[in-house]
Amino acid sequence: MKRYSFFLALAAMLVLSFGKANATIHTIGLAGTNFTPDSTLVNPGDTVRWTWVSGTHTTTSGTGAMDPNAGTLWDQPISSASPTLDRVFTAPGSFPYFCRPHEFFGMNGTIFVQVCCVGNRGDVNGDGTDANILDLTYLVDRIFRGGPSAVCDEEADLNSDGTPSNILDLTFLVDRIFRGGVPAGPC
Ligand SMILES: [Cu+2]
Repeated sequence: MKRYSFFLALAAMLVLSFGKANATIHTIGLAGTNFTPDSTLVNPGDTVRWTWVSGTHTTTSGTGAMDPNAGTLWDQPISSASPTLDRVFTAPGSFPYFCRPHEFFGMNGTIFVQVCCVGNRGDVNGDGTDANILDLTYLVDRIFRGGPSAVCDEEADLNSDGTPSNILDLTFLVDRIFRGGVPAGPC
């Protein structure tokens, strides 16, 4: 009985510490006439953080000042006085941006927001195949050893309770793989 409570406590602790959906922050440095990196692949819900390194710049949505939609999504100076801009990307698609003072020096970049979770949940490792042993290994590594979060958080929310990568998701996946449990629902 004591042993059982110990495992319950352990499970509760793990759920609490790993239960939060952790959107990634992608940092892009601004220096000289470059955004580094100038191409950034993100998942929906991730944050992009433009960060001043040196010089005076902007991060401005659009392909350049001639773009009729230049600056409509975001347009902010990035300098020592205004060193960062955080923006959360939710809609899939590609989002070009540039620096107003340095656009003719080729200072531009693109944020690619990938489509997350196509079909059923369960492709925790993002290899295109749902709910197999490799996904289980990935999830165990995540939960018990602090491994990387799922490529797409929704894929790791197997029981569709809004919280990815916790013990309940692991239980669901084990049941699915070893005992023919029901497939995880659609995203
Ligand atoms: Cu610049």
